[in-house]
Parts: sequence; C-alpha cells; structure tokens
Amino acid sequence: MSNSTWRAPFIVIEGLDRSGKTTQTANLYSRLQDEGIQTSLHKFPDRTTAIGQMINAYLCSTSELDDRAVHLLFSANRWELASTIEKTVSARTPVICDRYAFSGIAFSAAKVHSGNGQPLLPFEWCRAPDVGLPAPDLVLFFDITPEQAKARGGYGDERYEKEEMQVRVREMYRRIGEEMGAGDAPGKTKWVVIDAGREREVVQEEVWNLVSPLVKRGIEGPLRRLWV
Ligand code: 2DT
Repeated sequence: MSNSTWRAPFIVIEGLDRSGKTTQTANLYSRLQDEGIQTSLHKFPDRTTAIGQMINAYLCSTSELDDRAVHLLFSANRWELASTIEKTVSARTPVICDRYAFSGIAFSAAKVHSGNGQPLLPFEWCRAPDVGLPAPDLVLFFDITPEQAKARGGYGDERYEKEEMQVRVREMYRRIGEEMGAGDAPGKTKWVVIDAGREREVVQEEVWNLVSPLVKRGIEGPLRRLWV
C-alpha cells in the first residue's frame, strides 16, 4: 500500500448455522495478528448497542417484535457502524465482519407464514434498508448441507435455529450469491462459496489463501456502496 489511493479491504464472512463460520473467523483474525497485521473484527448483530440489545431479546425469545420492525433493527445495527467501517479501511486497517447485510436479507426473506408457508416479506423489501451500506470487497459464504449441520450436533435454541428455516435461508443465500455474481471484476464485490463441510484445516487454508493476498496488497480506490 504505497500511495494515498490505497486502502485496506473490507471482508465479510457469511454462513449457515453450524458451518464453523465463527471458529474460522476467529482463526483468521489470530493468524493475521500473528503476521503482524492489525485487523478490526466486528460481529453482526452487535448485541452490545441499545439496538443490539433489542435484537438479542428477540433472538432469545424474551421479547416479541413485528417481523418488519426487527428487520429494520438489524439494518440499523449495521448503519450504526457504517462510518466506522469506512474510516477504518481508509486508515488502512482491514475490517472483517462476521455476518452483514446478506444475513439480513437471507434470514428475513426466509420467514414464512405459519399457516400457508408463503413468504412473509418480499426479497426486495428486505434488501431496501441496506442499500447504500459500505460494500465489502470479498464475501466468503460458508455453505453446509442440512445433513452435515445435523451431523455436527444440531442447532441451538435461538429463534432461527430450526432445520426448515436453515433450508430456506440457504436457498436465499444462493439467490443473493447469484445476484452478486462470482466474477472477479475490479471494483466489484467478490462472492466466494466455501464448502464448509470439509475438514477444519482444509477450510482454514482456503480462507487464508483468499484473504491474505487482499490484506497484504490492499485495494486501490474508495469503498463502494451496496446495491447502488
Ligand atoms: P449469530 O448466531 O451469528 O449471532 O446470529 N440475523 C443476523 C438476521 O436475521 N438478520 C441480520 O441482519 C443478521 C446480521 C442470523 C444471530 C441470528 O441473527 C440472524 C442468526
């Protein structure tokens, strides 16, 4: 990163429950630290803010919220951090987020009416509040089949941790990935599907090989905005 048009990358890790996403994110972070690369790590939902606490109560089922209201809270929880992300990459510190706008769309658009199984919220409606957020340079989507997830010990107790829901979420992620495109065009978000059903070490190496060149080389040009 030699002159002022260079900045650090913004990288997002997305994935299904039981895909090993959180472990892999932690591993990536510590490997970057070991190489002397200071990185800023964020997790969405960020349950520490006032908005995040409302989201947490909803996910733990200690509160009920309208589906649209909670969707907007998830988005607001990202907007709270948007300018920090921008400033951090401009200051040449890489940003890694565990979940981002793609989770926002995938989980909300996967909700269905309990009676007739029809979608509760239109896909485009789900995407609208996140339009204009800082766009990541790279998204790693940790994909795992429902069978593999089950073999890893099943899901937890939070609101969305049910097999039927995870199957629909996976389908939504596939749609989002297709729309983002897998291309490598400069100045475009690169969406990479990681087969997270493999051995942890194998996945770890693939992640490292995708992330480390980006972090070491940096990115030329400003951060872009999602879907504008
Ligand atoms: P974790 O288990 O990773 O803490 O996620 N979710 C997340 C949404 O529904 N919308 C969002 O915008 C985000 C970021 C995914 C908690 C759950 O919250 C879901 C799982």
